[in-house]
Amino acid sequence: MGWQALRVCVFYHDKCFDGACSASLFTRFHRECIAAGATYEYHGLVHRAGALFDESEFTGDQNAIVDFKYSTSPRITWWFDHHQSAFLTPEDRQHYLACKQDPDCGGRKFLDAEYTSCTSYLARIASTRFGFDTAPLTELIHWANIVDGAQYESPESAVEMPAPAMKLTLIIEATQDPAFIPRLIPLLTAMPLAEVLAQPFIADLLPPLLERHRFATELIRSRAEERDGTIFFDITDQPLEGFNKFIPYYLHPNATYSIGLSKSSFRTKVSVGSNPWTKANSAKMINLAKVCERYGGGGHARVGAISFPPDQADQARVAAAEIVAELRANNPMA
Ligand SMILES: [Mn+2]
Repeated sequence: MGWQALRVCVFYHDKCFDGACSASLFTRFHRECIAAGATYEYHGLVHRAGALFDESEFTGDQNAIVDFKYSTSPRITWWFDHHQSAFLTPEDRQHYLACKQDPDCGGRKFLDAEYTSCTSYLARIASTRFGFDTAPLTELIHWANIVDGAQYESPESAVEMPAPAMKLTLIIEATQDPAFIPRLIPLLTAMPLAEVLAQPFIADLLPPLLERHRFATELIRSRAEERDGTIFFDITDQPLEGFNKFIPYYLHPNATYSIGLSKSSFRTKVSVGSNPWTKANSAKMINLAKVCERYGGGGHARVGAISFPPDQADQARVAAAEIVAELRANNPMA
């Protein structure tokens, strides 16, 4: 008999803990509830200018997208997302709404921006609509919510990263190896996270990343100045490809705001943030997205950034100094 296993291609948000957990949970759900003998292949997706998808990669008998934008391709069988900005265009939204009217299509494509993580949303749909047993996955779902929602209980838990999930996040966000996350995904729903982290191909990646994280922490410690509730630091002389944004509040837990000047290969960045654990009255806090927009940047009310081309470091320095002065003059704890 020419029987062949159903081939399922799973497209997930790349370099993202929730993206990897969603791909893993989807796989286990699909295997247990939809097609017992299927095989699964994984492809990471990244946000970029222009076309997000290469439809020629949708080659599975079934194709799934998790924790990423909607595609109108008829080859997409499953879609799960929880982002506010799930649609690239109004036409994509119309396509989705039309699909939801069609029982065949609508029962396989799901969006709910109320969920903190795509993993928790997928778990809910899989259990309520398909009878999937999520009980063995409590730890995974819990940590996907904490990491994707930045719901760390303290600066120590965000910066010292005692939990295996946070060390896995550090590795997932830093990897440059396209084969790494596809190898990791099946393990996330097969064993506890501590056991995942202990796999040699994963554990071996951790020490240099922790070393870089400690370096960034000590560098910011040596540069950070807290005054009138606002921290300022300039680390542009030590190029870093990103750093943990909770470090300033770990070092200065009573500060409300933090302004950092940093440099990477392609930009000088002014990071403008606020302390997630602050006791300041939120009504007295300044909308940081609006502050950043004045300089051509953007973000959310509580965290924003402005990027300058590498040759405009002076403008970045001027912007940072003006923002620091403004925030120090408006200390919500004063
Ligand atoms: Mn997500």
